[in-house]
Amino acid sequence: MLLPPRGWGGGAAGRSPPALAALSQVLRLERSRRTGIVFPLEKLARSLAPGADTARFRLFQPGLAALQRAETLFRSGRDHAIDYVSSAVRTDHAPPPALPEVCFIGRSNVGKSSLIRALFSLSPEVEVRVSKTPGHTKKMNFFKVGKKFTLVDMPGYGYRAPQDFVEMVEAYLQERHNLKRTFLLVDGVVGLQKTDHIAVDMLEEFGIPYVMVLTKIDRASRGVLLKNVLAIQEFVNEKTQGCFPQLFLVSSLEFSGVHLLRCFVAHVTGNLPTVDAN
Ligand SMILES: Nc1nc2c(ncn2[C@@H]2O[C@H](COP(=O)(O)OP(=O)(O)OP(=O)(O)O)[C@@H](O)[C@H]2O)c(=O)[nH]1
Ligand SMILES: [Mg+2]
Repeated sequence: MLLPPRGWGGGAAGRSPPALAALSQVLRLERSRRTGIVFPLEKLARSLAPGADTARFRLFQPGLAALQRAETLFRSGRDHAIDYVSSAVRTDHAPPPALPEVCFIGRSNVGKSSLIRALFSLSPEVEVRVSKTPGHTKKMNFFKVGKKFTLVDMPGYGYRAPQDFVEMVEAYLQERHNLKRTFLLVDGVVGLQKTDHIAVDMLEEFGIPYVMVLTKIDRASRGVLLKNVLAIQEFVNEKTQGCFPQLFLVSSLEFSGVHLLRCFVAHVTGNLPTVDAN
């Protein structure tokens, strides 16, 4: 059964974007809450001991203008259609690799489809299927963002993953030459699990640039989140080559980190030349 995540009401036609889906709504919040929504990692860094090195907490720190420009990319319009394109189990059934592409991979139930739905929440006509049952996404689902880039929702690995997951994802990662960045989602409550290391090893072996995104941060206490962030940062720093050194923290429920991630996607797909802080 397909169920919408909390915060969504009605069918596709009656949907309006949820609270905080738009930056303009976030900007009305008081300062500390606003920072927590837009820059959740930076907010977390404030819990560190004075003098701690926080460089890796703010490597990608765009200004308001860049965040706003990125948001317009995720808003559909007359000349900018955002659509589900097709699903594929094999790369040769994927849409032509005409545009820069990003993909979202991670364990089953980690929140890939929910995050993509949150990214597209300003275009509520875009159908992204999310389920309460793990193992929902069985195929690679392609979405087109105007003529700017494509985004791929991948099936999850681990529990109830499609049997051919490894072959499907491995082939995709190796063959998709327009792939600009892979977003590897890790559960922010439990941190890196054994199965996540299979994905890390795969990405490292193929030399594919990737980013780690910690999901469901609304469910993690500050202490747990900080512990997981520090452990993963150390892992990334010492054991990986292809991983971007800054982690991204998100809650698809509360929209924390979603605006920043829109900006990063816009940046890595070549749609945002400058991201300077104002
Ligand atoms: N609290 C909370 N729950 C979330 C969040 N993101 C996803 N969920 C829940 O986690 C469950 C799985 O989410 P999905 O987005 O379907 O996960 P997925 O990674 O696409 O799963 P597969 O398609 O099986 O690989 C759903 O019940 C979501 O409502 C979040 O940010 N916060
Ligand atoms: Mg899914």
